[in-house]
Amino acid sequence: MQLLCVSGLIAQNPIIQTHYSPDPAPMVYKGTVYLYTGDDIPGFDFYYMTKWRVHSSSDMVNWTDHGSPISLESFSWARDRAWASQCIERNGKFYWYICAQTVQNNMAIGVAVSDKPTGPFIDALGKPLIITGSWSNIDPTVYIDDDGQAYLYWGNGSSYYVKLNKDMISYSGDIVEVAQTVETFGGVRRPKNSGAQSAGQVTPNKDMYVEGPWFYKRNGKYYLMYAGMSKSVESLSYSMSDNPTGPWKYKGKIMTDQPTNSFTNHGGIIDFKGKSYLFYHTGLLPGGGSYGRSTAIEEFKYNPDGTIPAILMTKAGIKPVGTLDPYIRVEAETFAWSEKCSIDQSAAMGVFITKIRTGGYVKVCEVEFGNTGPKKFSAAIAAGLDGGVLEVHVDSLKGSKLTSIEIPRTGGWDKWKQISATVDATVTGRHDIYFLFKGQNITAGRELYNFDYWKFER
Ligand code: FUB
Repeated sequence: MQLLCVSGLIAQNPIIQTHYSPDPAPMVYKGTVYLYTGDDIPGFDFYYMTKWRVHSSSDMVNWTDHGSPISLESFSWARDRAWASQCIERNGKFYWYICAQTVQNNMAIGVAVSDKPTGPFIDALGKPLIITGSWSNIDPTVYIDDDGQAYLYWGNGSSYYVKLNKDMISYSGDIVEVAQTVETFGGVRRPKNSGAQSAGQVTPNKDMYVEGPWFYKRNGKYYLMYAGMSKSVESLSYSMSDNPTGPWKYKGKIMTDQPTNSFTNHGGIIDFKGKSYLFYHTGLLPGGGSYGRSTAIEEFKYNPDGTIPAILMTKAGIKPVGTLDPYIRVEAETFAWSEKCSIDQSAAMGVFITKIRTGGYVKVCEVEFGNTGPKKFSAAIAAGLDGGVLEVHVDSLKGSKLTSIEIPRTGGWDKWKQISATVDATVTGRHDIYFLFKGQNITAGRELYNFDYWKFER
C-alpha cells in the first residue's frame, strides 16, 4: 500500500498538554527555540509553584520535553513561589534568571548557570541577585545589547532595571525605577496594596504596567512588552524606546479581552526562521484556569514602522517551520499533541512518556520519510505488566497503520528494552504520524507502559 502525503494540522494551542506551562520565555539558540516556563500545580488555588521547566523545538510544533532542571530546592534561599523566569546565552554559558519567595518572606531574583540550555543548572551565587525586601521583585527579563551591555528588567506594580556586568551574575550602578505615566505605560500605577486581582477596578486609564516584562531590541528599536490591564484581566501591552533605558512610549495592547480563562497573561516575543512569534499563556488546557496556565503561540508580522499589531488567540496556533527526521533516534517526549499520557524523568533515562492509558496517543508533525520508505521500526519501552500495544498510524488517528508492537513485561517500569517490528505499509514523503496507545483486553484504567524513544530504519 502506498500512502500519499496528507499532512494536516488541527490544533496546536496550548502547545504542551502533559503539564501546565505558565509564563513562557522563549530563547533562540543555534537553530532551536528553547522554551523556559513555570509549572503550575494541578488543583492549587494560587500561584504556588515549585519548579521550572524547559522544552525545545526546531520546527515550532514538535516540542521536546527536557523536564525540570531547576526547582526551589536548587536555591538554598528560596522558600516558595517559583514564578516567572527567562534564560539567555552569553559566551557559551546559559543564565537562567528566576524569581522566588525567600526565607525572609519577600520576593527576590536569582540566577542559575549552565553550560547547556537544558542544564544541569546550578545557583550561580548561592544567594539572590536582586533582593530589596520587596514583593515587587518578580518576573525578570534580560537582554544583551549590541555593545555587550546586558540589562535586567523586572517588577510587579513597579518596573525596575539594572545594568548587568559582563559576568551576568552581578550588576553595576543603582536599581532604577521606571517612571509610570500615561505617556510611558498608558496609565499610572495602581495604588500600593490594592492587590493584583482588583487592578482593573482601580485604574481610570486605558492601561498600565502590571508585571511580566519582556525586554528586547529589533531593528534598532527597544521593546518592553508587559502584562497591562484590560477590563478585568491582564492584557499584553507594550512600549517602545530608542534607548535601552527609555524614555518609554506607550504603544498599545497586543493581546486583550481574549477568552483565555486566566486572570494573568505573560508573554515573550522572538523571531525564528524569518517569522515573528508571540508566546503567551491561557487557562485553556482541560482542568486549567488562572492557576493552571499553558503556553500558546501565535505568529504575527510587525507593521512597517516596527509597531506590533493586535493579536488574537487561536486554537489552531502556528504552522511548522521544519521537518522531523524519523531515521535518527527521536525522543518519545517530542511531539505536537498528546492525550492520556504524562511525562516523567529519571536519572538513568532522562525524560520519558509515562502514565500511558488506553485510548491515548501522541502526534508528531511533519515527519519526512523521504523517497524510500522505512522497513523497520523500533521503540524503547519499559513495562511492569503486560497487555500494552503501541501502534503507529499516518495522517490521523484512524489513518493507515504502519506498524504495531505488542509490549511484553520488561521486568519493571524502569527496565527498558528496545523492541522492533517490521513496517507493513509503504510510506514516503512528509506526514504527521500518530503513536496510539492501546491495551490488549485493557479498555480503561491502569497505565500500560513507559516510552522513551523511537526510530525508523530503511
Ligand atoms: O506565574 C506566577 C506569576 O503570575 C508570574 O510571576 C506573573 O507574571 C504572573 O503570570
